[in-house]
Amino acid sequence: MAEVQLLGNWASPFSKRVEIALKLKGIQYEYIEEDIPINKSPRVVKYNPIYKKIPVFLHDGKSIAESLLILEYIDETWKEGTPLLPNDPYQRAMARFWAKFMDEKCLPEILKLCYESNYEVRMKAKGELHELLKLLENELIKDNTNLFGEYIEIVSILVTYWIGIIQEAVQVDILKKEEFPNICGWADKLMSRSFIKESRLPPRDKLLVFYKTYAKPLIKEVPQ
Ligand SMILES: N[C@@H](CCC(=O)N[C@@H](CS)C(=O)NCC(=O)O)C(=O)O
Repeated sequence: MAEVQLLGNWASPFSKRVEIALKLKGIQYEYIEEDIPINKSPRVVKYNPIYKKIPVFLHDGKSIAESLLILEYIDETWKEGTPLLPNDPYQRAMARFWAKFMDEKCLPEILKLCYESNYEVRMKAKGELHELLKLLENELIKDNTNLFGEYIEIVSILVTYWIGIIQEAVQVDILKKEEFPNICGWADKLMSRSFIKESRLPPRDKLLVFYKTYAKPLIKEVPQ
């Protein structure tokens, strides 16, 4: 068994976070693609019996789940190479704060926008997501300077890459350049960085097809 293995899925921003961190640190790993959620393998259940989700990170046979925790584990275990979290305790706390904000506040609204069947619920999620992105725009990124380390850049791919594709799939226009210059500027800068390019984010067109398969456009259906 390789020293480091990652159970992931090509379309998951969470497993991509881990791959980016491994690339940035220069850690060799074996990647195992999991067909989630359709054919969940016994491996995923064995190594993540609590949530039964990917990513699962295996290091010398020990398993760790939850992308944010995996990033911290990688940072603490491979101290050489680029640090992920900032050194300063306040900045570190802020990095964790905004990561939690993205996963616990933004993500549930993204999921509702994509997968809820009720139109009103989806419209409400669209409005909520807009407000949350405004907070990111005004509070996290401000002057286009990131004080909170590579960690938050990696975590943010959910916002800086995935949301743009999701909004196209469901035919809404939340994250507009004119309205969110900080987030969009941050995204452009991030996408041009070599470690992001090397870790190969899933191609836009392929992800778009994926989301169009599972998420309907946000259009009010008129009863016949
Ligand atoms: N909070 C988790 C989220 C992981 C997650 O939602 N993984 C999804 C794929 S994107 C999954 O494995 N879903 C399978 C399922 O729900 O059965 C993390 O940060 O790692």
